[in-house]
Amino acid sequence: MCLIPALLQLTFQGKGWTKAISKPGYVIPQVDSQLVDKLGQRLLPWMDRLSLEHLNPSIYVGLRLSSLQAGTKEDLYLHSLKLNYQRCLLGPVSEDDNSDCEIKPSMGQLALYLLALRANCEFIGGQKGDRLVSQLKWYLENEKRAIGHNHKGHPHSGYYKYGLGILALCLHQKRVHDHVVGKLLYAVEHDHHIHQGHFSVDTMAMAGLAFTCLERSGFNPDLRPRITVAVATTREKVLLAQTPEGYFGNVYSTPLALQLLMTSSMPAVELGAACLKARTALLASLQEESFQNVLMISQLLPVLNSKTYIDLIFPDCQAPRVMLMPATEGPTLIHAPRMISVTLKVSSIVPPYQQAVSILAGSSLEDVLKKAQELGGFTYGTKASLSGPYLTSVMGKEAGDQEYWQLLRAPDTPLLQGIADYKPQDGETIELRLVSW
Ligand code: B12
Repeated sequence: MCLIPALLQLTFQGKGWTKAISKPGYVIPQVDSQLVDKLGQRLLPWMDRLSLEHLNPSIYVGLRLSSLQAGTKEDLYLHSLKLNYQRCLLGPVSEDDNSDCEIKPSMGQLALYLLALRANCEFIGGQKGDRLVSQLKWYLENEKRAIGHNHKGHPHSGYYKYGLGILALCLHQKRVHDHVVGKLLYAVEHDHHIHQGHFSVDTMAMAGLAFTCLERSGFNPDLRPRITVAVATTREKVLLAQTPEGYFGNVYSTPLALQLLMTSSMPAVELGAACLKARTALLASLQEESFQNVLMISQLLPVLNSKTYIDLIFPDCQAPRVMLMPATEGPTLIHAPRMISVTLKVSSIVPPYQQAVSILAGSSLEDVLKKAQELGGFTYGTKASLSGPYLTSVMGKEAGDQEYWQLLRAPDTPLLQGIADYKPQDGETIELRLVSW
C-alpha cells in the first residue's frame, strides 16, 4: 500500500524559514530490510577505493540518505572526497604535493560533491568553498552561453548535469542568476529541447528536483510562476513515461523518477496506482538482482528509505541508521566452466567489423571486448566515470562532441547497462554504433 503521510516541512517565506505542514507526497512502503542490506553491502568494497579515479560522491549521498551506515568507513570516505576534490579542483596544497590530479573531477562530479557535503549537514563555505561555488557557477554560465540567446544550442554536457548543478547550488542556499534557471525552464517548457532527440526520464526528473528545490527555497522569485508550472510539468511527463511493467522510463531511471514524485503534492488518487505499480516493478527487479551498479544503487537507496535529494535542504544527520556488515560468503555452487559465443559487430567504420568471440559464460561485455582485442583486428578505449568504464573509442575512432558509442543487442535494442555490467548470452550479437545524442 502507498502510505501518504503528512510531512512537516520548512518553507522559505521571504523573511526566513518557517515550519509548515506540507501537502502530502508519496512514500515507498518499507522494503524487506534484507534486500536493502544486500544493496548497501555492494557499496562497501567501493568505499575502500580512495583514489580520485574511484571516488564517487554519489555513493556517499546515497548511503547518508539511506537507512544504513558504514561507521568510520563512511567518515574516511568523506574525508578522502574532501581532500582529493579540493586538491584537484583548487590546485596543490603545497609545492611538494605532487599527487596525481590528471583527471580533474568534472563539473557534474563537483555538483555531486556539494550534495555529499549537504548529506553530512555541511554548508560549503570559507575561501576554498567559495572558489568551488564560483567554479560551478562559471560552468553553468558557460553552458548557458552554449545554449544561446535563441535557445538554438545545447549545453555541452547535457541538461542532466545542468539541472544537477542548479540543484547542488540551491541545496547550499547559493542563488543562481535568473538567466541560468531560465534556460532549464525553457528546455522543460519546450519539450523537444531537453531531450536532444530522445526522451530521458532521468534528465526530466533531475530538472524537476532542481525546480522543486528552488520553489521550496523561495529562490528566483521573478520566475516563481514558471518554476511552479515546470515542477508540475516534469512530474506529469515522468508519470506519462510509465511502462506497462510499472517503470518510469526504464528500471534504472525509476529511482530518480520516484525521488521526484515523492516530493509531489499531487492528490493521492492520481499517484497511488502509479506508485503501487512502480513499487511492484522495483521489487521484482531487486529480486532479480538488476541493481549491481554502485551509481544506480546510490540513486535507489534514498527512495527505499523514503528520502530524496530534496531532503538535503534540511538533512537529518541524527536519524538512526543500521550498521552495514560485510556480506558473508554463502556456499558457492561450482559450475563446470562453460564457453559461450558472442558476436561483436561494428558497422560505423569502413570496412565494417564482425567477429565471433568465444568466452566463459557469465563474462561481461568488457571481457568480450578485451578478448576481441587480444585476438587482433579490434581495438577500443575507455575512460573511468561514476557509472563505471565508459566506452570512448572503437578501432581508434573517438566519439566526438555530442556523439557516443552506443551499445546495442542486435538488431536494434540499446543495452540498459554499461560494458562492465552487461553480461551477454550465448549466441548474442552486440553492436557498437557511433551515434549523436
Ligand atoms: C547524460 C547521460 C548519457 C549521455 C552522456 C554524455 C553527456 N555528456 O552527458 C549519453 C547519451 C552519451 C549516455 C550514454 C550511455 N548511457 Co547514459 N546516462 C546519462 C544520464 C542521464 C546522466 C549521466 C550524468 O551526467 N551523470 C552525472 C555525472 C556527474 O557523472 P559522470 O560520471 O561524470 O558522467 C559521465 C558518465 O555518467 C557517462 N555515462 C553516461 N551514461 C553512462 C552509462 C554507463 C553505463 C557508463 C559506464 C557511463 C555513462 O557520461 C557522463 C559524461 O561524461 C544517466 C542517468 C542517471 N540516472 O545517472 C544515464 C545512464 C547512466 N546511462 C545509462 C546507459 C545504459 C547508457 C549507455 C550504456 C546506453 C547504450 N545502450 O549505449 C551509454 C554508454 C555507452 C558507452 N559508450 O559506454 C544508464 C545506466 C544504467 C546502469 N545500469 O548503469 C542510465 C542510468 C540511464 C538509464 N536510466 O538507463 N548517457
